[in-house]
Amino acid sequence: MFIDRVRVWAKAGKGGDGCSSFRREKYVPKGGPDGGDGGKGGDVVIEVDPQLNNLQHLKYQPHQYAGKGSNGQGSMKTGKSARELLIKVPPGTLVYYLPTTDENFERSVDLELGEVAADMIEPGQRFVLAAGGRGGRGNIHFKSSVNQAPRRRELGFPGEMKQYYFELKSIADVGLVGFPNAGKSSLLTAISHAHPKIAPYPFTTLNPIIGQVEGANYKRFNVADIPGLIEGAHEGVGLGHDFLRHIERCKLLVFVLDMAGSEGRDPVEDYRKLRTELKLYDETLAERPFIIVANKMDLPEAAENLKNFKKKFRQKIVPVSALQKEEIETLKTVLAERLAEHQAGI
Ligand SMILES: Nc1nc2c(ncn2[C@@H]2O[C@H](COP(=O)(O)OP(=O)(O)OP(=O)(O)O)[C@@H](O)[C@H]2O)c(=O)[nH]1
Ligand SMILES: [Mg+2]
Repeated sequence: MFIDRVRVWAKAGKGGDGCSSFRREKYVPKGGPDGGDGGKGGDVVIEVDPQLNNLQHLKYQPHQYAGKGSNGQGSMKTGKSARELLIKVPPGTLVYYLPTTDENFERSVDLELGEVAADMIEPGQRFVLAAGGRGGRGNIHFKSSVNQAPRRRELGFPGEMKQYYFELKSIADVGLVGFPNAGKSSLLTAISHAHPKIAPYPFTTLNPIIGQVEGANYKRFNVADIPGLIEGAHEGVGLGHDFLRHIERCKLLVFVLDMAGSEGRDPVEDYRKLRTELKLYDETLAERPFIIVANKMDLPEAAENLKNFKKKFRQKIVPVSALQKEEIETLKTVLAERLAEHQAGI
């Protein structure tokens, strides 16, 4: 199952208790205090792992508790610190902190209250969700001129308890947007090494899939294939438009159109509807740089439709056949160029 939103309850480990103990040696009747400190409690930490693409592993284990530090011991032995609890997250995980007091730690906090605590992007990037408690001090620390034999020691300090909400917003340079069956997954297959499912029925793709493309001059970029978008998606029609979140971070959008107008489709209408749905989801997404891919150019109706389409729109159009792998290199070059322009701030 593809999970892109989860709540997480992180509880760090308590520090170990300090020890109260006295030196016992032969011929030393009254040895001084020698109780060591408690070890540190374990932190709960997240780390970006590019091998992951969703948050499924956290859905079933939303409670993440780290271990307690060991208690200090006699002979000034410090207790062992607990190991951190490491949780892997996919790149693009946004971490929202949900403010709560310890008493209602288990209660779910309103998501509206969340504020971004971390944006996990770079592989290996780490963030401490909850810090482990400090170990308590042993009685060796409490010796003074007036009290040579203190029994006093500290207990370990509690670890932090924090609630979070994780939301995955995938990271890709290019996002493919189109009606179901337009050939988005076929296109991703043609330009990258990814193997998304392709089938002649709508909503074959149910989750975003990211593929890496080797452009000219060994320049690599990522392309995200998402489920098909349809008119009314903003009202929840089809798969809704929730998954558009996964192309929010794309620098360039590609509108993939079935230029053959299979099954009575009209590419002009499709294009207008796609833009409207995008706008209804997010105005800024509608203003993102884009190109149009006219797919299924191998089918007989496509050439005429393209001619009509070009009369209506002046945007950059790249005609291809994802199935026959025609003009795929041209498309890769155009994508690489547009991305380079973006980088150069053009
Ligand atoms: N003739 C022809 N058929 C194509 C072309 N590209 C894709 N198809 C066919 O169109 C159908 C849908 O292709 P997909 O790649 O699964 O389409 P999609 O846009 O990913 O569809 P969803 O995941 O449902 O949104 C499949 O039967 C493909 O073989 C093309 O260039 N020419
Ligand atoms: Mg698909």
